[in-house]
Amino acid sequence: HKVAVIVPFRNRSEHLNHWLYYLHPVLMRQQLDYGVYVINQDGDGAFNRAKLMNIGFNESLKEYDYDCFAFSDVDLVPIDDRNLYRCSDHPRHLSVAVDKFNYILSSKTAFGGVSLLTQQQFLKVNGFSNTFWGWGGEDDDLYNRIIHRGMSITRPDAQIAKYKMIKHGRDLHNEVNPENAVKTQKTAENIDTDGLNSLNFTVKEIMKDVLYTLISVDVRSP
Ligand SMILES: [Mn+2]
Repeated sequence: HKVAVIVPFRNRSEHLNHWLYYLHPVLMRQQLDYGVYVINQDGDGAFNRAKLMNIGFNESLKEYDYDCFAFSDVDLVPIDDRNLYRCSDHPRHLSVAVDKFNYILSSKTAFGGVSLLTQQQFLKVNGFSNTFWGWGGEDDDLYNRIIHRGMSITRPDAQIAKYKMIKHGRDLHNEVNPENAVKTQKTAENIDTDGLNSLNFTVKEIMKDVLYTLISVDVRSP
């Protein structure tokens, strides 16, 4: 399993240090051939988690022939080694039971936090939408894309897929965007023209660390 772990990021160095400290041993014990790509949004514009994911997909493939992509928030740490960071026949949602939410899945269609898609699955849905600025909706839109393309999602058992979320307040420049919830109703209209095939960004810097590759990008916030 050649897995690129994509972590969208801005101003959360403390979380990143925790995440790296806990995730590397887990991923090594799972015997994955993996690389970690931290995609840093340059500047103070509205955050765009989904676009950073698309960029991570593109940029990691320039380095290695990854066949599986684990899209992960920087504050989610799995607490059971059996929760495998491997792709399967259908897109897979790993962060099923998170301590912050009393280990209860918010909805059957939840697909945020940590999710895995093969290269083929991600191409089939045209990646994430690039147009979800600020907090919310992009994960639901990805779920809609998956269903729209005739796939379904799988999850590990909730007893295994347990996570700790590093405690934090709301980030600056990542307020809830009410437009996002509206947009999740329009996935079918947007999927063909908004995604990997319309992705535009500028790489500002690539920094290679032993533990990860940090790619700083200008996502062209509105
Ligand atoms: Mn969080």
